[in-house]
Amino acid sequence: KYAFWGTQPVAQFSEAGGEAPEGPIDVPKTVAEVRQEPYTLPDSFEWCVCDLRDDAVAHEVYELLSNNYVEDDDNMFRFNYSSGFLKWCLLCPGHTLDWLVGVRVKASRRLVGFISAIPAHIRVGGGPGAGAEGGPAGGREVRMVEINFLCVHKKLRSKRLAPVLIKEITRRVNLRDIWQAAYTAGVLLPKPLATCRYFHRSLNPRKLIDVGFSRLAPRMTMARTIKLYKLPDEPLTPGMREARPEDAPKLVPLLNDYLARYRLTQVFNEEEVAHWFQNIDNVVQAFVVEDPAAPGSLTDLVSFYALPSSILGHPEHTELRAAYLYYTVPGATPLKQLVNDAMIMAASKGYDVFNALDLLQNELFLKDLKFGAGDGQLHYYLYNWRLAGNASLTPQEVGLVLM
Ligand code: NHW
Ligand code: EN5
Repeated sequence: KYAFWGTQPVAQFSEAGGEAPEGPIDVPKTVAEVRQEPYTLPDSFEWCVCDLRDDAVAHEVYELLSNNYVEDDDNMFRFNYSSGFLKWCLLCPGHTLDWLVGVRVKASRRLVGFISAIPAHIRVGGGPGAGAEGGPAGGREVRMVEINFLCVHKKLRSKRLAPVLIKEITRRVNLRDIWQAAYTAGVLLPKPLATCRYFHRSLNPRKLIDVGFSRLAPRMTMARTIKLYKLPDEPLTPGMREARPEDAPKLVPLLNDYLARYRLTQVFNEEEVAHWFQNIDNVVQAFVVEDPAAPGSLTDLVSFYALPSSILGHPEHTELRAAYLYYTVPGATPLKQLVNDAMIMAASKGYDVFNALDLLQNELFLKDLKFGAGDGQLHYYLYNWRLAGNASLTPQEVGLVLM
């Protein structure tokens, strides 16, 4: 069990909490000690850098993922990240092309594997008091990478290629003097820092039921279901508008001060805020509330990203359009109202479902806004970092949303 993960500097299921101090798991190393040569792939494969600035390469990564990336437990849906999304997400501030690692078949040049890293300042640990009340949690800010889009072509599964991809990206990240990583996965690995659940809010219930994403509740008709989930055409919060790049200086303290109460979160600088909270059709939407009584003063933020799924083997429908709640900062406006407005925008833009996790303060609105628990979980992991006493976090202590 866990032949690979048992050898890695990650929290293990076996170890007891006890004395373990907060911090790195491995003995600290220097860049000079990092292996210079890439890890060895089986003979017929070679490493490549996937320069997503090149549309042809972005399309190759898109194709690999759209045919081979994550599916739900019943293999009815498969994530279908768009190439525009991959560019937004992976060509972020501080990105390093060397960290967009591909594996190709030597003979055909066909892309059959991928893994990515992007840099982030992650604050982790600290005292209790996270959640609704929320004094600052404290903890330590650590330069990390976020690992995502690990994928091996279906025809090459179970050949131990994933550990080679993971070791190779670790080496390339270590070469830049970064020794920690954060990642999420639906599968259980040693050992989650936190486990969150997905929640879903129907926007287009007829289609969701048609494709088997949801079911008609007992004693409900289709007409009553459609009425139940109907939303207004326009957001209800006065002063809500799309975020603009010039908003970033004001959003940085708004966002970071709010996130200070969580025990696992990202710390954003101005350039990062401008990047992650922009508006790109079918990729990401970010809205701010500009106080109508005090023009120029921004009181709230709400955002979501677009992650459609392919519907596998349905005669009519091929794509499920899902919006995923990203970060929300309730300042002057109640959280529930901000998320309701985000759902209104998503519905008016033609999304079929609005998804959220039970982290941050999301429990405050899930029930009232008619979200239901999904069948998927999302585990949060750190590489080469442990919390004091090997502690784990509740979903409500998590303030980190990855793509
Ligand atoms: S989670 C989504 C991952 N991708 C998918 O699920 C796509 C569909 N599946 C596949 O492509 C978001 C393959 O099944 C993959 C495994 C490639 C997943 N994370 O090659 P083998 C992310 O991208 C372990 C980590 O034979 P395979 C986050 C498994 O437990 N490990 O399997 C990624 C086993 O190890 P064990 C995973 O099915 C975070 C080994 O892989 C995993 O052909 C990466 C088997 O390898 C997963 N999702 O390929 C870690 N799924 O110990 C980053 C399976 O049990 C760490 N495995 O023997 C940090 C690095 C940076 C550090 C910097 C300081
Ligand atoms: C790392 N960045 O399982 C990403 N999705 O619940 C990797 N279920 O969509 C992590 N099975 O419950 C990936 N409908 C982990 C997630 C992998 C994908 C996944 C789940 C999340 C999902 C749907 C469809 C299930 C189809 C059968 C689901 C029920 C919705 C219903 C709506 C009405 C109110 C009750 C709930």
